[in-house]
Amino acid sequence: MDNSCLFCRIVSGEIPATVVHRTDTTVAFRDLDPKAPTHVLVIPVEHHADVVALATANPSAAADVLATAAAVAQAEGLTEGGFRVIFNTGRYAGQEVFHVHAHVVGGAPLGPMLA
Ligand code: DGP
Repeated sequence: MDNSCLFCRIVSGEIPATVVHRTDTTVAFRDLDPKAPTHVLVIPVEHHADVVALATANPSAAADVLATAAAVAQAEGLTEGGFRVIFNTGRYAGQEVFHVHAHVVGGAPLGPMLA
């Protein structure tokens, strides 16, 4: 837990969020500024800055994030129409919160990925 980290504070419940799924190792909650009809963030409970740090330090937790992303997509009814799972990583990708998170987005046609 990093007290200066926004998403660690969501994990602890100190900052409220609309949690849609929780396991021992992951939390999934709705994005504050959704970019699609469904936009959920999936994070590991353990603090790691980005997906490279997570996959290097704890590959099993990285797998848990993917499994939770898949469970959220199914629970939100995204699997028929399709959806994206995105890890913005670093400056060029526009990462703003440095607690690794998977964006699960769908619910409508999403357009070209790099538009
Ligand atoms: P990224 O650019 O990949 O670091 O995305 C960060 C996302 O986090 C962005 O889509 C908005 C979302 N976000 C930022 N602050 C909060 C918050 O306090 N609560 C929730 N639910 N989402 C947040």
